Amino acid sequence: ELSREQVRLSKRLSLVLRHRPETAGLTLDPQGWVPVADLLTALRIDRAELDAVVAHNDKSRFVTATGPDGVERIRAHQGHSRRVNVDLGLPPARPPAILFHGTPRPNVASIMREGLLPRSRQHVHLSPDVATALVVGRRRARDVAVLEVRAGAMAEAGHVFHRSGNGVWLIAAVPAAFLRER
Ligand code: HQG
Repeated sequence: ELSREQVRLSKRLSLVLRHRPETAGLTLDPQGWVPVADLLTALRIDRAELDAVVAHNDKSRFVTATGPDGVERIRAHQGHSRRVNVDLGLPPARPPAILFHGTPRPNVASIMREGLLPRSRQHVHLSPDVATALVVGRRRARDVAVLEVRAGAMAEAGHVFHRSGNGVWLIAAVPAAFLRER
C-alpha cells in the first residue's frame, strides 16, 4: 500500500511521463524515456522516494532501464496522451481470443455505434480479464459495463495488437462489429 504522499507522487509521475512532461520542464525521448537523474531534479525528490513508488505501484505503471550509453532512464509502460507523440516501439503481439474493456455503462450505447475510440490517448486499452476491466471502469463510475472484444478475430482481420510491459493490450481502435456486451 502506498501512503497518501506516494499516491500523489505516482499521479505526478503519470502526468509527467504520459501527458504533460513540460509541466516539469522535461522532454520525453521518442520512445517515452527520460533520464532518472533529470526526473529526480525536476520533481525535487530523492531516489528512494522514486523507487518506492515505482516498485510498489499497483499496476507497475513505470519501468526503468539503463541504455547502451550507461544512462538510466524511466518511462510509463502505457497510457500516453496522443499529444506527447511517443512511439513505445512494442512489437506486434498475438492476442488471446477474447479481451475485455470496462467502461461506465452510459458509454455503452455510443460505443456500440462508433466502436471503441482512443479519445485523448494513443491507444484503446484492453484488459486480459474481467476483474481488471472492472477496476479500470470503476475509476470513472460505479455502474460499469464490461465489453468483450473478439481480439482473435480482429487479429485475423489484420488489426495489430501490442502488449505493454505491464500487461495492458493496446490497439488503435475496436470496430463495433468485434464488440459484445457481457
Ligand atoms: C470511453 C488506466 C463513448 C472508454 C487503466 C473509456 C487503463 C467511449 C473512456 C488506462 C467510446 C476513455 C486507460 C465511444 C471509448 N463512446 N465512450 N465511442 N470509445 N470510450 O481513461 O480504458 O490507472 O482514456 O470506454 O488501467 O478507461 O491511468 O481509457 O471509458 O489501462 O495507470 O472513453 O488508464 O491506467 O478513457 O483507461 P481512458 P480507459 P492508469
